[in-house]
Amino acid sequence: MLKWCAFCQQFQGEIPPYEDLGITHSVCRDCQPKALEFDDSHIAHAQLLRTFHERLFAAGLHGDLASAERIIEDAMLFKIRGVDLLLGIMAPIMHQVGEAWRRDTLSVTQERSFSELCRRIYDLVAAKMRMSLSDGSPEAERPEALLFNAPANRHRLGLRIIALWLEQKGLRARIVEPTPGLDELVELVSSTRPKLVLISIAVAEQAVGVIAIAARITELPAAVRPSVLVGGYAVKSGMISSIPHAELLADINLLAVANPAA
Ligand code: B12
Ligand SMILES: [Zn+2]
Repeated sequence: MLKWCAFCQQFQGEIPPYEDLGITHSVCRDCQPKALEFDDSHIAHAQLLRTFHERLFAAGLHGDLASAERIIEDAMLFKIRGVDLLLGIMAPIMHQVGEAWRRDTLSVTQERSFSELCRRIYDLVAAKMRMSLSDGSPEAERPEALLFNAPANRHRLGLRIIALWLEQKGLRARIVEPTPGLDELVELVSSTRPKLVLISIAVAEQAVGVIAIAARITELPAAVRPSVLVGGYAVKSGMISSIPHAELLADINLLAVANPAA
Protein backbone atom coordinates (compact mmCIF):
# COMPACT_ATOMS: atom_id res chain seq x y z
CA MET A 1 0.00 0.00 0.00
CA LEU A 2 1.05 3.59 -0.52
CA LYS A 3 1.46 5.53 2.70
CA TRP A 4 1.21 9.33 2.75
CA CYS A 5 1.38 11.72 5.69
CA ALA A 6 -2.07 13.22 6.17
CA PHE A 7 -0.60 16.51 7.38
CA CYS A 8 2.47 17.56 5.35
CA GLN A 9 1.23 15.42 2.44
CA GLN A 10 4.63 13.86 1.86
CA PHE A 11 4.96 10.31 0.60
CA GLN A 12 6.09 7.99 3.41
CA GLY A 13 6.82 4.89 1.40
CA GLU A 14 5.29 1.62 0.38
CA ILE A 15 4.17 -0.92 2.95
CA PRO A 16 3.15 -4.55 2.49
CA PRO A 17 1.16 -5.85 0.74
CA TYR A 18 3.14 -4.17 -2.08
CA GLU A 19 0.79 -5.41 -4.81
CA ASP A 20 -2.05 -3.40 -3.21
CA LEU A 21 -1.75 0.14 -4.58
CA GLY A 22 -4.43 1.56 -2.30
CA ILE A 23 -3.65 4.77 -0.40
CA THR A 24 -3.34 4.81 3.35
CA HIS A 25 -2.63 7.83 5.53
CA SER A 26 -0.42 8.08 8.56
CA VAL A 27 1.27 10.86 10.48
CA CYS A 28 5.00 11.33 9.91
CA ARG A 29 7.34 12.00 12.83
CA ASP A 30 7.55 15.75 12.16
CA CYS A 31 3.76 16.06 12.12
CA GLN A 32 3.07 14.01 15.28
CA PRO A 33 2.33 17.15 17.34
CA LYS A 34 -0.54 18.04 14.95
CA ALA A 35 -2.08 14.58 15.12
CA LEU A 36 -5.16 15.73 17.02
CA GLU A 37 -6.15 18.17 14.29
CA PHE A 38 -7.29 15.47 11.84
CA ASP A 39 -10.34 16.59 9.87
CA ASP A 40 -12.22 16.08 6.60
CA SER A 41 -9.56 17.87 4.56
CA HIS A 42 -7.29 14.88 5.08
CA ILE A 43 -9.87 12.53 3.61
CA ALA A 44 -10.19 14.93 0.69
CA HIS A 45 -6.41 14.69 0.24
CA ALA A 46 -6.58 10.92 -0.18
CA GLN A 47 -9.28 11.41 -2.81
CA LEU A 48 -7.12 14.01 -4.54
CA LEU A 49 -4.17 11.59 -4.72
CA ARG A 50 -6.44 8.95 -6.22
CA THR A 51 -7.62 11.45 -8.82
CA PHE A 52 -4.04 12.30 -9.81
CA HIS A 53 -3.28 8.59 -10.07
CA GLU A 54 -6.28 7.99 -12.34
CA ARG A 55 -5.61 11.05 -14.49
CA LEU A 56 -1.96 10.11 -14.97
CA PHE A 57 -2.89 6.51 -15.80
CA ALA A 58 -5.35 7.73 -18.44
CA ALA A 59 -2.73 10.11 -19.88
CA GLY A 60 -0.27 7.18 -20.11
CA LEU A 61 -2.83 4.97 -21.80
CA HIS A 62 -3.31 7.59 -24.52
CA GLY A 63 0.33 8.69 -24.66
CA ASP A 64 -0.94 12.17 -23.83
CA LEU A 65 2.08 14.16 -22.68
CA ALA A 66 0.26 17.51 -22.63
CA SER A 67 -2.23 16.15 -20.05
CA ALA A 68 0.58 14.62 -18.04
CA GLU A 69 2.31 18.00 -17.88
CA ARG A 70 -0.92 19.64 -16.69
CA ILE A 71 -1.33 16.96 -14.02
CA ILE A 72 2.19 17.62 -12.73
CA GLU A 73 1.52 21.36 -12.58
CA ASP A 74 -1.76 20.69 -10.74
CA ALA A 75 -0.11 18.32 -8.28
CA MET A 76 2.53 20.90 -7.50
CA LEU A 77 -0.17 23.53 -6.91
CA PHE A 78 -1.51 21.15 -4.27
CA LYS A 79 1.99 21.08 -2.74
CA ILE A 80 2.74 17.49 -3.70
CA ARG A 81 6.54 17.36 -3.92
CA GLY A 82 8.05 16.22 -7.21
CA VAL A 83 9.85 13.29 -5.65
CA ASP A 84 6.63 12.17 -3.94
CA LEU A 85 4.76 12.36 -7.22
CA LEU A 86 7.38 10.07 -8.77
CA LEU A 87 7.56 7.63 -5.87
CA GLY A 88 3.95 7.66 -4.71
CA ILE A 89 2.05 8.00 -7.98
CA MET A 90 4.21 7.37 -11.04
CA ALA A 91 6.19 4.33 -9.82
CA PRO A 92 2.98 2.55 -8.68
CA ILE A 93 1.46 3.28 -12.10
CA MET A 94 4.45 1.55 -13.72
CA HIS A 95 3.87 -1.38 -11.39
CA GLN A 96 0.25 -1.54 -12.59
CA VAL A 97 1.52 -1.36 -16.17
CA GLY A 98 3.89 -4.27 -15.52
CA GLU A 99 1.09 -6.37 -14.06
CA ALA A 100 -1.24 -5.56 -16.98
CA TRP A 101 1.56 -6.44 -19.42
CA ARG A 102 2.12 -9.74 -17.60
CA ARG A 103 -1.59 -10.58 -17.78
CA ASP A 104 -1.67 -9.55 -21.45
CA THR A 105 -4.26 -6.83 -20.91
CA LEU A 106 -1.89 -4.13 -22.18
CA SER A 107 -0.22 -4.17 -25.56
CA VAL A 108 3.52 -3.76 -25.99
CA THR A 109 2.81 -0.43 -27.72
CA GLN A 110 0.83 0.79 -24.71
CA GLU A 111 3.59 -0.37 -22.37
CA ARG A 112 6.16 1.53 -24.44
CA SER A 113 3.92 4.58 -24.44
CA PHE A 114 3.74 4.48 -20.61
CA SER A 115 7.50 4.05 -20.33
CA GLU A 116 8.12 6.99 -22.66
CA LEU A 117 5.61 9.14 -20.80
CA CYS A 118 7.20 8.27 -17.45
CA ARG A 119 10.63 9.14 -18.79
CA ARG A 120 9.34 12.57 -19.88
CA ILE A 121 7.53 13.10 -16.57
CA TYR A 122 10.70 12.20 -14.74
CA ASP A 123 12.71 14.73 -16.81
CA LEU A 124 10.16 17.44 -16.12
CA VAL A 125 9.97 16.81 -12.38
CA ALA A 126 13.75 16.43 -12.09
CA ALA A 127 14.34 19.74 -13.89
CA LYS A 128 11.86 21.51 -11.60
CA MET A 129 13.35 19.96 -8.48
CA ARG A 130 16.94 20.67 -9.43
CA MET A 131 16.10 24.32 -10.02
CA SER A 132 15.11 24.54 -6.37
CA LEU A 133 17.94 22.41 -4.96
CA SER A 134 21.28 24.13 -4.44
CA ASP A 135 23.62 21.24 -5.24
CA GLY A 136 21.60 18.74 -7.18
CA SER A 137 23.58 17.95 -10.30
CA PRO A 138 23.21 14.32 -11.41
CA GLU A 139 26.93 14.40 -12.20
CA ALA A 140 27.73 15.55 -8.68
CA GLU A 141 31.35 16.25 -7.83
CA ARG A 142 32.59 14.15 -4.90
CA PRO A 143 29.39 12.08 -4.77
CA GLU A 144 28.38 10.70 -1.38
CA ALA A 145 26.30 8.05 -3.11
CA LEU A 146 27.16 6.08 -6.24
CA LEU A 147 24.26 4.36 -7.98
CA PHE A 148 24.57 1.38 -10.31
CA ASN A 149 22.20 -0.92 -12.08
CA ALA A 150 22.87 -4.59 -11.51
CA PRO A 151 24.90 -5.86 -14.47
CA ALA A 152 22.44 -6.57 -17.33
CA ASN A 153 19.57 -4.67 -15.71
CA ARG A 154 18.00 -2.51 -18.41
CA HIS A 155 15.33 -0.87 -16.21
CA ARG A 156 16.51 2.70 -15.79
CA LEU A 157 13.76 4.68 -14.10
CA GLY A 158 14.09 3.31 -10.54
CA LEU A 159 17.71 4.46 -10.15
CA ARG A 160 16.86 7.93 -11.44
CA ILE A 161 14.09 8.37 -8.90
CA ILE A 162 16.32 7.06 -6.11
CA ALA A 163 19.01 9.59 -7.09
CA LEU A 164 16.47 12.42 -6.89
CA TRP A 165 15.25 11.18 -3.51
CA LEU A 166 18.83 11.26 -2.20
CA GLU A 167 19.37 14.75 -3.61
CA GLN A 168 16.17 15.90 -1.93
CA LYS A 169 17.68 14.64 1.31
CA GLY A 170 20.77 16.74 0.66
CA LEU A 171 23.10 13.92 -0.49
CA ARG A 172 25.24 14.29 -3.60
CA ALA A 173 24.34 11.35 -5.82
CA ARG A 174 25.78 10.11 -9.12
CA ILE A 175 24.38 7.43 -11.38
CA VAL A 176 27.13 5.50 -13.14
CA GLU A 177 25.93 3.98 -16.40
CA PRO A 178 26.44 1.74 -18.11
CA THR A 179 27.55 -0.35 -15.14
CA PRO A 180 31.32 -0.78 -15.44
CA GLY A 181 33.07 -4.14 -15.21
CA LEU A 182 33.93 -5.40 -11.74
CA ASP A 183 37.55 -4.14 -11.58
CA GLU A 184 36.67 -0.73 -12.96
CA LEU A 185 33.70 -0.42 -10.60
CA VAL A 186 35.77 -1.24 -7.52
CA GLU A 187 38.48 1.16 -8.68
CA LEU A 188 35.85 3.89 -9.07
CA VAL A 189 34.46 3.23 -5.60
CA SER A 190 37.87 3.35 -3.94
CA SER A 191 38.90 6.55 -5.73
CA THR A 192 35.53 8.31 -5.21
CA ARG A 193 35.04 7.17 -1.61
CA PRO A 194 31.23 7.44 -1.45
CA LYS A 195 29.44 6.68 1.82
CA LEU A 196 26.86 4.60 -0.02
CA VAL A 197 26.74 2.35 -3.05
CA LEU A 198 23.19 1.67 -4.20
CA ILE A 199 22.40 -1.08 -6.68
CA SER A 200 19.11 -1.80 -8.44
CA ILE A 201 17.98 -5.32 -9.40
CA ALA A 202 14.81 -5.93 -11.42
CA VAL A 203 15.00 -9.62 -12.25
CA ALA A 204 16.23 -12.25 -9.78
CA GLU A 205 18.96 -13.62 -12.09
CA GLN A 206 20.66 -10.22 -11.99
CA ALA A 207 21.61 -10.91 -8.35
CA VAL A 208 24.65 -12.93 -9.44
CA GLY A 209 26.49 -9.83 -10.62
CA VAL A 210 25.53 -7.93 -7.49
CA ILE A 211 26.80 -10.69 -5.20
CA ALA A 212 30.17 -10.36 -6.96
CA ILE A 213 30.18 -6.56 -6.57
CA ALA A 214 29.31 -6.69 -2.86
CA ALA A 215 31.97 -9.35 -2.24
CA ARG A 216 34.64 -7.17 -3.84
CA ILE A 217 33.56 -3.99 -2.05
CA THR A 218 33.68 -5.71 1.32
CA GLU A 219 37.39 -6.46 0.71
CA LEU A 220 38.19 -2.74 0.50
CA PRO A 221 40.00 -1.17 3.46
CA ALA A 222 37.55 0.17 6.07
CA ALA A 223 38.49 3.80 5.33
CA VAL A 224 37.17 3.61 1.77
CA ARG A 225 34.52 0.93 2.18
CA PRO A 226 30.96 2.20 1.60
CA SER A 227 27.74 0.55 2.73
CA VAL A 228 26.15 -1.42 -0.09
CA LEU A 229 22.37 -1.10 -0.40
CA VAL A 230 20.40 -3.17 -2.85
CA GLY A 231 16.81 -2.58 -3.97
CA GLY A 232 14.57 -2.78 -7.02
CA TYR A 233 11.64 -4.88 -8.15
CA ALA A 234 13.31 -8.24 -7.36
CA VAL A 235 13.91 -7.10 -3.77
CA LYS A 236 10.53 -5.42 -3.29
CA SER A 237 8.69 -8.47 -4.55
CA GLY A 238 10.66 -10.77 -2.22
CA MET A 239 12.32 -12.74 -5.04
CA ILE A 240 15.68 -11.97 -3.46
CA SER A 241 15.92 -12.09 0.30
CA SER A 242 19.64 -11.76 0.95
CA ILE A 243 22.91 -10.72 -0.64
CA PRO A 244 26.03 -11.27 1.46
CA HIS A 245 27.72 -8.02 2.57
CA ALA A 246 24.80 -5.88 1.42
CA GLU A 247 21.64 -4.52 2.98
CA LEU A 248 18.41 -5.11 1.11
CA LEU A 249 15.85 -2.30 1.14
CA ALA A 250 12.38 -2.82 -0.27
CA ASP A 251 11.74 0.92 -0.22
CA ILE A 252 14.12 3.87 -0.26
CA ASN A 253 12.03 5.53 2.46
CA LEU A 254 13.43 2.91 4.85
CA LEU A 255 16.87 4.48 4.46
CA ALA A 256 17.55 6.80 7.36
CA VAL A 257 19.67 9.76 6.25
CA ALA A 258 20.21 13.23 7.63
CA ASN A 259 17.69 15.50 5.98
CA PRO A 260 18.90 19.08 5.78
CA ALA A 261 17.06 19.89 2.56
CA ALA A 262 13.57 18.52 3.16
C1 B12 B 1 9.29 -0.52 -18.41
C2 B12 B 1 9.71 -1.93 -18.10
C3 B12 B 1 10.69 -2.50 -18.90
C4 B12 B 1 11.48 -1.71 -19.95
C5 B12 B 1 12.52 -0.82 -19.21
C6 B12 B 1 12.76 0.50 -19.96
C7 B12 B 1 13.74 1.37 -19.24
N1 B12 B 1 14.65 1.92 -19.97
O1 B12 B 1 13.69 1.57 -18.04
C8 B12 B 1 12.14 -2.84 -20.79
C9 B12 B 1 11.27 -3.06 -22.03
C10 B12 B 1 13.59 -2.63 -21.23
C11 B12 B 1 11.97 -4.05 -19.87
C12 B12 B 1 12.66 -5.23 -20.08
C13 B12 B 1 12.46 -6.38 -19.34
N2 B12 B 1 11.56 -6.53 -18.34
CO1 B12 B 1 10.59 -5.07 -17.52
N3 B12 B 1 9.39 -3.88 -16.74
C14 B12 B 1 9.12 -2.63 -17.00
C15 B12 B 1 8.05 -2.13 -16.01
C16 B12 B 1 6.69 -2.15 -16.69
C17 B12 B 1 8.30 -0.77 -15.42
C18 B12 B 1 9.71 -0.56 -14.86
C19 B12 B 1 9.75 0.76 -14.14
O2 B12 B 1 10.20 1.76 -14.69
N4 B12 B 1 9.17 0.79 -12.91
C20 B12 B 1 9.08 1.99 -12.11
C21 B12 B 1 10.31 2.06 -11.23
C22 B12 B 1 10.31 3.40 -10.48
O3 B12 B 1 10.20 0.99 -10.30
P1 B12 B 1 11.44 0.13 -9.83
O4 B12 B 1 12.46 0.01 -10.89
O5 B12 B 1 10.93 -1.10 -9.19
O6 B12 B 1 12.10 1.06 -8.72
C23 B12 B 1 11.42 1.37 -7.51
C24 B12 B 1 11.75 0.41 -6.35
O7 B12 B 1 11.96 -0.90 -6.76
C25 B12 B 1 12.91 1.05 -5.68
N5 B12 B 1 14.27 0.78 -6.14
C26 B12 B 1 14.75 0.55 -7.38
N6 B12 B 1 16.07 0.40 -7.35
C27 B12 B 1 16.46 0.55 -6.07
C28 B12 B 1 17.72 0.49 -5.48
C29 B12 B 1 17.83 0.68 -4.10
C30 B12 B 1 19.18 0.62 -3.45
C31 B12 B 1 16.66 0.94 -3.32
C32 B12 B 1 16.78 1.14 -1.86
C33 B12 B 1 15.41 0.99 -3.91
C34 B12 B 1 15.31 0.79 -5.28
O8 B12 B 1 12.67 2.42 -5.83
C35 B12 B 1 11.97 2.70 -7.05
C36 B12 B 1 10.93 3.73 -6.74
O9 B12 B 1 9.87 3.20 -5.99
C37 B12 B 1 8.18 -3.20 -14.88
C38 B12 B 1 6.98 -3.32 -13.95
C39 B12 B 1 7.31 -2.86 -12.53
N7 B12 B 1 6.60 -3.36 -11.56
O10 B12 B 1 8.20 -2.09 -12.27
C40 B12 B 1 8.56 -4.44 -15.70
C41 B12 B 1 9.27 -5.59 -15.02
C42 B12 B 1 10.29 -5.10 -13.99
N8 B12 B 1 9.97 -6.22 -16.13
C43 B12 B 1 9.96 -7.52 -16.09
C44 B12 B 1 10.58 -8.39 -17.04
C45 B12 B 1 10.31 -9.86 -16.88
C46 B12 B 1 11.40 -7.87 -18.06
C47 B12 B 1 12.18 -8.67 -19.11
C48 B12 B 1 12.88 -9.94 -18.58
C49 B12 B 1 11.20 -8.96 -20.25
C50 B12 B 1 11.76 -9.81 -21.37
N9 B12 B 1 11.31 -11.04 -21.41
O11 B12 B 1 12.57 -9.34 -22.15
C51 B12 B 1 13.20 -7.64 -19.62
C52 B12 B 1 14.51 -7.68 -18.81
C53 B12 B 1 15.47 -6.61 -19.24
C54 B12 B 1 16.70 -6.57 -18.38
N10 B12 B 1 17.75 -7.27 -18.81
O12 B12 B 1 16.73 -5.94 -17.36
C55 B12 B 1 9.20 -8.02 -14.88
C56 B12 B 1 10.16 -8.55 -13.81
C57 B12 B 1 9.55 -9.72 -13.09
C58 B12 B 1 10.62 -10.54 -12.47
N11 B12 B 1 11.40 -9.95 -11.61
O13 B12 B 1 10.74 -11.68 -12.77
C59 B12 B 1 8.35 -6.77 -14.48
C60 B12 B 1 8.05 -6.65 -12.98
C61 B12 B 1 7.03 -6.87 -15.26
C62 B12 B 1 6.11 -7.97 -14.72
N12 B12 B 1 5.11 -7.62 -13.92
O14 B12 B 1 6.30 -9.11 -14.99
N13 B12 B 1 11.10 -3.81 -18.86
ZN1 LIG C 1 4.04 14.90 7.85
